[in-house]
Amino acid sequence: NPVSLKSDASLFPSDFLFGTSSSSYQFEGAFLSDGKGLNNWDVFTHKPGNIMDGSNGDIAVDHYHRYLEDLDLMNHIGVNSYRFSISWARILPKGRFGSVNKAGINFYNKLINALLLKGIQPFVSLTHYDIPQELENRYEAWLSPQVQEDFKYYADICFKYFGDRVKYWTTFNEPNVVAIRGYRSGIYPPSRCSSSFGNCSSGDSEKEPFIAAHNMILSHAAAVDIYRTKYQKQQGGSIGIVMNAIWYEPISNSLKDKQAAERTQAFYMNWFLDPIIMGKYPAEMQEILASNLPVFSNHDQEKLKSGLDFIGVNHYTSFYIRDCMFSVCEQGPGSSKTEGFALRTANKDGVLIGESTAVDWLYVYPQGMDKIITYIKERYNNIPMFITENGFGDNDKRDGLIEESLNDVNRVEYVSVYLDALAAALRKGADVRGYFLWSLLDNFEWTSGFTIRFGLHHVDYTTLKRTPRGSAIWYKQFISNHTTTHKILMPKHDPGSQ
Ligand code: PNW
Repeated sequence: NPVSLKSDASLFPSDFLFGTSSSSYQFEGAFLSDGKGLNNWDVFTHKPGNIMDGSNGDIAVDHYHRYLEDLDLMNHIGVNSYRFSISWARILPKGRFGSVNKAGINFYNKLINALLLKGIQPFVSLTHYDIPQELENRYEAWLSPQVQEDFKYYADICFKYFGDRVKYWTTFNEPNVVAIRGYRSGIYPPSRCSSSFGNCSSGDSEKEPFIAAHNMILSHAAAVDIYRTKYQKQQGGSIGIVMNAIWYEPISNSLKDKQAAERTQAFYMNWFLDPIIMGKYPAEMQEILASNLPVFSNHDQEKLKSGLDFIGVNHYTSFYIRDCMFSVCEQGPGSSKTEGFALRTANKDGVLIGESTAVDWLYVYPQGMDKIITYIKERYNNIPMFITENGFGDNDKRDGLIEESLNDVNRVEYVSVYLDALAAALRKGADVRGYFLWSLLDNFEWTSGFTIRFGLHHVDYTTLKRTPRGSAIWYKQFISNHTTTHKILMPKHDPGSQ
């Protein structure tokens, strides 16, 4: 009985945000509606062989048309916040080379106003893996410094139209994942890699991930600069970035494995956070990559320092790390120079770090939540943090009994133990201000298509009917034990108006 699993919500501060998380491509659908331009994922999913079940996000879960119904589901659970992303190509179908799509602005105005009327704070990402295809076609998107102009232009428009009501902004969702999967393994658009790293015909896995990342870091800085100089004082919000954060546990107590775990973190998360917060790439990266790592000019460095108000942390899983720099180790994920010569594995002497799941990278190791939060707190001087994603994926049960899929005890167990571990980090002083569960609904899980389900609600992909799982009921009960004192902002516009 899932309901008997108790995590104590009263351990969290009274103004703590509890919400669910989503992204535009995975939720909205309506990929050609109302003037939206094509983005990189529209193009990528339409190429045969890229998505496991041959599906795409053309319709996804049709949140574009069903957002009011979805808001009712959130309201029923009792969340006080909702994390979503804006589709860049819906606002600017051709980037800065075309006009603003007013229908796109209207959609997000209606969504934001409807949220605020229910007392739900919008927590908004400017991009969640997506970029207008126009920018890919014109100058290869993240590989060109020109992209910084486009991102700044887009961010300015979002702050201008939505910033009166949106008080939490993030520039990027998981830019580390975009750089790695788009430009090293090539499994995400724009599918670039060297043949020895993946199965691509063009790209350079040794260099391009670092160029793309460099342009993302400078794009982030440009957006933050616009927000701070033009909007923040008047609008009173805050701005951050969301990183994918894996906990890397040294496989042994040896100094070399400990250093290898630290190196892996440098090449994964600190790769972005160090420059944005401290103005320079991690020392480990500079030493190992040498001239393959781009350099920040003095001017860049000045702009970069303290370049965020909070860190968004997407945390799901942990891995063991074994050194490959000072000792010989097998070839495998992480063992190459581009990832810091440190092998990543879930297996230590035949025992897994945590229970495995239907998702190949997801192991249940709740201590990792406490450890990664404590690590970030110490490295970055306890800057405010939000858990912007955490959740549990299960297999498609569309051919099985829906009852089986609805009775998701394993998801409740996962969320409950991870929340307990988060509470432990808070007790030790970590400044964490919110938790967003991935996700409200089953949705388009990138290259896994619809085969993996992360939802608190089951979605029938034929009828698009949403049905609450046990976990939705559990989350509702958990939240009801938490008193909220957050202030509710009223929308300026009538939610029904254009
Ligand atoms: C996140 N890892 O990606 C994304 O932000 C979501 O869009 C996605 O649906 C969700 O997690 C579930 O997959 C991840 O390697 C990428 O640990 C990589 C990892 C975890 C999550």
